[in-house]
Amino acid sequence: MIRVRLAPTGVFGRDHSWAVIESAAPAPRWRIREDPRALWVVVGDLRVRIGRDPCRIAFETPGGDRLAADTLSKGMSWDGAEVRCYKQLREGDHVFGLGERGGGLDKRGAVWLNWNHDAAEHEPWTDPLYQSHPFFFVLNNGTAYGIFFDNAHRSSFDMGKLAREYYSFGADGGELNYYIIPGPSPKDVLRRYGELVGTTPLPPSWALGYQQSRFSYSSAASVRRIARRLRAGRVPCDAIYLDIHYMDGFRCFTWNKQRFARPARLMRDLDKLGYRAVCIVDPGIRKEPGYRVYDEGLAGDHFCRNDGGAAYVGKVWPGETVFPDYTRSATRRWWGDVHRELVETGVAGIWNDMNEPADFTFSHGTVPMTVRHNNDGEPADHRACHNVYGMQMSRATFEGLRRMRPNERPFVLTRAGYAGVQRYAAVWTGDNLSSWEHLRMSIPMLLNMGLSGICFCGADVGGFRGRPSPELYARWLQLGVFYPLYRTHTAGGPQQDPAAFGGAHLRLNRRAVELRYRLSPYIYSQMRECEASGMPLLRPLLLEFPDHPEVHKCDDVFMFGDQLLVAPVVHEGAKTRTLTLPSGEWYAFEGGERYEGRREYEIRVGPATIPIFARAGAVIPMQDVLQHLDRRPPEQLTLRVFPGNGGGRYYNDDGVNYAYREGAFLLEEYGVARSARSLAVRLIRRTGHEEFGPRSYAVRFVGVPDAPARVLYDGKPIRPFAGTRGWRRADRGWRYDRRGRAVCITSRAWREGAVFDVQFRP
Ligand code: MIG
Repeated sequence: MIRVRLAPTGVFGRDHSWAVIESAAPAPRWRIREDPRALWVVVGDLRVRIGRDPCRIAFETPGGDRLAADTLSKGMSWDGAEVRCYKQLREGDHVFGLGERGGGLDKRGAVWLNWNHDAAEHEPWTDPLYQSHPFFFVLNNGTAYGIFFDNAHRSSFDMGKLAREYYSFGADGGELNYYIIPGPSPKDVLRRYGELVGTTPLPPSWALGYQQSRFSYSSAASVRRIARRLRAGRVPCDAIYLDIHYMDGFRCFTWNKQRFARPARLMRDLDKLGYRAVCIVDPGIRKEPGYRVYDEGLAGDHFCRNDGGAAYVGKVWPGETVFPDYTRSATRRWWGDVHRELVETGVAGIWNDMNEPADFTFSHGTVPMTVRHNNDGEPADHRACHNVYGMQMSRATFEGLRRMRPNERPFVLTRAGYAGVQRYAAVWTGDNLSSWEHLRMSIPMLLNMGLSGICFCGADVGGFRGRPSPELYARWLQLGVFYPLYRTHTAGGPQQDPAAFGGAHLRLNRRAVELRYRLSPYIYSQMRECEASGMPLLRPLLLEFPDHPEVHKCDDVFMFGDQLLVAPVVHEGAKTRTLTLPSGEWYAFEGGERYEGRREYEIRVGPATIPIFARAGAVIPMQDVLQHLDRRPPEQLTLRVFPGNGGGRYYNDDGVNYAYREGAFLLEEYGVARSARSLAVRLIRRTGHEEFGPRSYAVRFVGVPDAPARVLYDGKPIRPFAGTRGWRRADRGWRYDRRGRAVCITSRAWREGAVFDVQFRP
C-alpha cells in the first residue's frame, strides 16, 4: 500500500488517524529513480510515477497497467480548506465499497457523500446515511485496486457523474491523505484494507443467533411475554433488546422504577431461558443537576462545548441534552466506566443509537458546526469530528466492556461509524421501511458494507417503519438468515416477531430461523475468516468471481461465505425465482440436484423455499437445531458434502473469550475428491484442541442418485444399516437415504488423515 499526503503550504499537519491501526509489519524496502520528466518510487512490484510538471501521480503494475492515475488536467487540488483529487476512470471500471448506501451494487456514475446522518425516513436514493466509509475499489476486467481517503471531514466521492472519464474524491477540510491499495483481486484489496484499518473481531457466539427487538418492549412484563412466546413457539432466539423505554425519562444508565422494577431479576430470568439482554444507550445526556451522569460528566469536563466555552445543550429524547466528547481519551475512559451498573445488572450487550450525533434542535439534524471537540488532543470544531463521533462512542463502550469483563467478548451495536468502526461494533442500517423495495435494497447495501470492512452488519428484519404483511415478514426472515446480524426490529405498532403472525406463519418463520441455527457452525467458521483476513460472510458474487462481468451488477444473488450461493425470494407472490449461476458446477443445498454454471434457471419456489446452492465439492459444517447457541461444542457435527473436488473447514472455540488468540480453538480442514466410482472426504488436518470438537460426526454426502456398493473408513469397509435402527448408538456405520438421495455416515471418531470413501458399483 502506498500513502499520499498533500501539504499545500509545504508543512504537514499532525499525523493522526481514527481509522488506521499500528502495523507490526516491517516497512517495505523502496527505491527512487529519477528522469527529467518524473520521479519513480519502486516498492515491491509496484511503481509510483510522479510526474514533475504538472505533478501527477499514477501507479504502475508489473504488467505495465497504470492504476489510479491522476487526470492530466487536474490531479490534486486545494481551494481554501477544501482538498480534492481527480483520477482517471477507464471504460469498464466498476466501483464498489463506500460503506452504507442505497442504490445498486456498482457505485459508478453517481456522487456519494460522507456525513453521518440520522436518515430516519430514508429511501433507496437517500444519501448520505448513518455511516462514513471513504473507501472504495475499482474493478476492471478481474483486476482491482482500492483507495482509502482517510479524512473524517465531510467528504464526497464523484464516481463519474460530472464526467465519464474521471472520478474524484475530496473533503471540505482536513488533509488530502489517501492510500492506494493494490490488488490484483478484490480479495487482495480487502485483505490489505483490513490490515490498514483492522477487521471484525470474532463476536460472542450468542450474537450470531437470532435477535428480537422492538421500540420498545416497554415493561418487564412485555419483555417476559416475548421471551415466553418465542420459546413456546420453539423459535430459536439468543437476544432480546430493550429500547429507550426501559430508562427513567430517557436518562441513560437509569431504569424506569415502575415498569422495570427489578432489572437484575429480569436479566436472571432471561438468562435462565437462554436469552441475553441488549440495552440501548444514546449519547444525549439529560441536562439535569442531580442526575449522576450529568454531574459526573460536568465535573470531569466530559461534554462538548460551544464556542463560548459552556457545554453545548441540544435536544434529543430526554429533552435538553449535553453530548459527551468521545474524541477525548479521558472521556472515552469515563464513558466506558459509566456502564458498570448495566454490566452488574446483567446486561450482555450495548446498542448505540443516535450517535451521528442526532440533535432535534436544527433541521440539519446534528449539532452546530461550531461545537468544540478535543479531537485527541488537537482541539477542533464539529466539522473535523462529526463523522467519527459515533465510532468513538462505540470504541469507548467496547473498551469499557472489555475492562469490566476481561474474559468476555463485548457485543456493541452501532448506527453511526467511520472506517475502522468494525473493530468495536456491529452495524445496523437504521430506520428502514416494511416494504419489498426496502427488503431488496438491504442486499446491495449490506454487500457494499461487507466490501468496506464491515462484516458484522444487518438490516431490521421486517422493516422498522410500517407493518409487514405476513408474507413480507416471512420472506424477510428467510433473507435475514444470511444477514451477519440477524435481528427483527420495529417501531411499535403490532407485534413483529416470528410467532406473531399465526400458526401457519409460525411454522414457516420457525423453519427460517432454524436454518440459521443449523448453519451456525458454518457461520461461526466463516466469521473467524472475517477477523483473520477481512473477508465478509455476506459477499457479492464479484468477490468470488471477479472476472465474470455479468455478476458485477448482481444485486439479489449473493455468496454466503465462500461455499454457498443464495438467491432469496424478493418479490411479493413469487412462484418462481430466476437466476444465472456463475461458472462451475452447483448443487441445490437441500436436495442435492446438480446445476451447471453460466446458465439461467427459473426455479419453482413455495412459501418455505430459500434457494441455496453449494459449490461442487463443498463441505458445510452444520448442527442440530438449538433454541439458543450455548458455548458447548455441538454433540454431533453434521458435514454436508457436495459432489466434486473441493473442501471446507470447521472452526470452533469456547464462543465467549479471547483465548482463541492464544491457541484455544479447534480447526478442521477437509478435502473432497470425486472420481468415476467414488466420492471421498478426508480430514486433512486437525489443529488446536479437541475439547472444542464434537462428540461425533455425521457425514452426509448429498446428490447421490444410487445406493453405493460400500463405504470405507481409512480403507476398511464400515457397517451398513438398512434403516435407522441402532443407528444413533452405532460407533460407525452408513446408510443410504433414497428419498434424500444421500449417503449418511455416522462416526464417533475421525482420525486426522482418515478418509470416508463412498464407492459405487462399476
Ligand atoms: O428517534 O430508540 O434507529 O432503531 O428504535 C428514534 C428509538 C430513535 C432510532 C433507531 C431505532 C430506535 C429508535 N431510535
